[in-house]
Amino acid sequence: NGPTLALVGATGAVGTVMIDIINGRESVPWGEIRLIASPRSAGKKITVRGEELTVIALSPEAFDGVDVAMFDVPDEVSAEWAPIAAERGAVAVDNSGAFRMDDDVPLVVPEVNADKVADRPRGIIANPNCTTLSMMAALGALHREFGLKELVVASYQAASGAGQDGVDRLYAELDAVSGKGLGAKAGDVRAALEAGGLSLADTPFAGTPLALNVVPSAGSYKGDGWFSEELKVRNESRKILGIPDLKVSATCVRVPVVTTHSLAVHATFEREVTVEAAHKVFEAQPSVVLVDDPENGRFPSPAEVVGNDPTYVGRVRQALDFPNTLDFFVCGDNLRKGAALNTYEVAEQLAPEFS
Ligand code: 11C
Repeated sequence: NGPTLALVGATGAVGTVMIDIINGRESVPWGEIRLIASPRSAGKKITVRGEELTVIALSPEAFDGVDVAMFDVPDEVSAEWAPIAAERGAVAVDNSGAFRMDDDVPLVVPEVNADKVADRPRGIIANPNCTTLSMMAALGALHREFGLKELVVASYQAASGAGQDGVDRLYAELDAVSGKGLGAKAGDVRAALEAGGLSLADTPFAGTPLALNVVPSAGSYKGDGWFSEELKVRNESRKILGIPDLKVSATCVRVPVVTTHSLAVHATFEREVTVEAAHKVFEAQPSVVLVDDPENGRFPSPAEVVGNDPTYVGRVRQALDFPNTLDFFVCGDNLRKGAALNTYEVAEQLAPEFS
């Protein structure tokens, strides 16, 4: 009665969205759905497709009989447990950063390189970082048509990219600054947070206020001026698009948005590209929604995109001083297509192998 699907990290922020996605599907190809989490969360009851399931603790035996195991857990947990799931016969679809750049692990965005799922010598398939993923459906479609050559992006990343701690911190900061008319002088916001008992020593945002601010630091510092998110955008874009020498430069910035990452994209192509031709490409891509009528105030923004599956694209312009180059703005829900949805789409693609 269908393959067995496991969800490891079922009680986390992305795992919860994953269950939401499974519950929202008209039909699913699975027989048993097994929820797995840390021993601390074992025993919790979660309703999946009308059935109350009990979360079981992560152990090697938890993977017995599992055909596809989706992992939404920290890098070090995936690094240890995805190979164990694979040894026990499951295909692991992993949303962490642990395996993305492994040559024996495909990095898959179904709209772009679905064929790569078959090429998985370690029994593991990786899901990209949400920042990269938020632009991939749009960029992949353009690349097929015009041949991508160079990519310069700036990200506007939501607090939920830093997990529940990031979301809790943003709300706490917003409470501490609200109604105070801050921002007239440097240090105002910082002082208001400290007065509200919010130490900047333990913020997930590099010791910098996020409320009424933007923070040009995302992920961990990697040396030579680069943060991990910026290097991930470069390495992952190259691997997914299959352009090993793609020129990429990214600046990743955290903004006071709860969920939905945005990127300003400056992309140069081998062939001539017009706004009209790009619009046609976006309109023909089922997982992309084009919202591009700036004169009438119509463009994507995180507050309007959050909770939706597609990648939203707007502000498409021909760069004035750069040949064969487009500038545009994309928004994608970092917890849905950026994480849970893409992982689930890969799992769905695998299901027929086990039916
Ligand atoms: C962020 N993109 O917004 C990150 C979160 O490599 O999967 C996801 C990190 C990753 O902070």
